[in-house]
Parts: sequence; C-alpha cells; structure tokens
Amino acid sequence: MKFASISDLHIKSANDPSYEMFNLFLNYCLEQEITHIGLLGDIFDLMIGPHLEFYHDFKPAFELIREGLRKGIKIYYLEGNHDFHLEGFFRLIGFTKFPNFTYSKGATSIQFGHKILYISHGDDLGNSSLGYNIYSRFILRGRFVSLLAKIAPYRLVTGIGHFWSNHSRMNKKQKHLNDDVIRQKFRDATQQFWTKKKFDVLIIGHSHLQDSFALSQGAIVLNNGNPANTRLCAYVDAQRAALIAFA
Ligand SMILES: [Mn+2]
Repeated sequence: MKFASISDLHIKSANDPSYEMFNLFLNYCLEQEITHIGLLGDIFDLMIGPHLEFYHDFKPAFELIREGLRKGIKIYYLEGNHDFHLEGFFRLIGFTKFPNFTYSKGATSIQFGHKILYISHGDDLGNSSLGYNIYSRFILRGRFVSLLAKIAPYRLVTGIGHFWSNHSRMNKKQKHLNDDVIRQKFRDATQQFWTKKKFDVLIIGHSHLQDSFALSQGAIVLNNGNPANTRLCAYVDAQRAALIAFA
C-alpha cells in the first residue's frame, strides 16, 4: 500500500504552471502504483458548485483521476477553503458512482494496514489561529452559499470567487506572519488534534509551508507545503512517512 497526497496548488487556469504540476503528480501516482491518493484541498484556486465548465477547463486532470478510479485506486478529495460545495460537481462528472471515491468536508481517517492515517486540509484541526474562521467554515461553506453556487450561473460564481480569493490573499500578505510562527501554530494544533483523534500519521496542507515532524507520542505529521514550487508530495507506505519528489 502506498499513499501520496498533494494540496494547495491553487490552480487558476489550464495555462497555470501549477496545473502542469497537478498533472505530473497524477501521472506519477498512476506510474508508481499508488493505492491511495489524497487531494487535500485548495488544489484549485476557485472551484465552487456543480458547474460542468470546471470539467471542461481541466478535462485532462479529471480524466487522469477517472483512470485512477477505474484502476481501483482509493481517491480522496477534501474540501479546501478555495474549492468546496463540489458534491454535485463530482456527481455530474460520474466520480461519485465509484465506491473508491471519497469526497469529504473535513478531517477523514483511513485504515492503512495497521496504521491509522488522518487527512485534513489543515484549517479544521480545532485551532482558531489557523485561519479557521466562522466566515469560511460556516457562512461560505454553509448551506446558503451551497444553494447560491448551485443556482448562480458559472460566470457569477467565478466572478465573486476570484474577488474573494484575491481578498483572502491580500489579508494574508497584510498580516506579515513569520513562517516559523505559522509552522509552530500548525504543530501546536496537530498536537491538540492528536489528543482527540489518535493517528499514526496525519497529513495536512493549508499553511503552504512544508513540514515533517514527530509528536512526542511518536505519531508523524506531514504538511504538503507548496508543491508547485517544491515538487514534493506527502508519501506513506509500511516503512516510512515522508515528503518525496514526484517530478
Ligand atoms: Mn487553504
């Protein structure tokens, strides 16, 4: 069994270099016979609601995912804070009929041989300092916006979404947070998470800062970081849990 995951590519268009990274990662998984693929949120910079246009924009990547599903690979798509309300979308493109496809709104456990893996985008570990905010989790990702995203035309959704996406990026820039401080916040949050959900390996993203460390109890935490720059993905098999190069 081999697990590999990626997150936070923030793909804006099919011309975006990070889109090429996504395709490289998916091809790597198919070639290396990865058995569990984690797509852990913010893969796309903006994808909200059941709009087939998203499929047409990124058809080659979705077809690689479908190829993986046909081969029986377990594929997990977790919501990020830039790509959510996608249950209907994955139904439209036929992914939900695969029993090996999982779409999840939050932290999800995987029985991986004798190990318990937990995967999460990273903004839902129960620590309010992780950019976890009421606006994102409960309003933006709540039922009202879900309904709105369903009935609004694609152009309106993408227009509002790009505005929101740029706004949230500007907020981050204005805060001038030091990388070490952010990394430590995530480490503290994963330690806290461990007290509630016991895991052998926890794989997260969201911070855009790659990380690999062991909790005092021996459990391992990996952060996908910023794979568009590093070309690293999180990898777990029976022997190891580490960040490895996929391209
Ligand atoms: Mn995020």
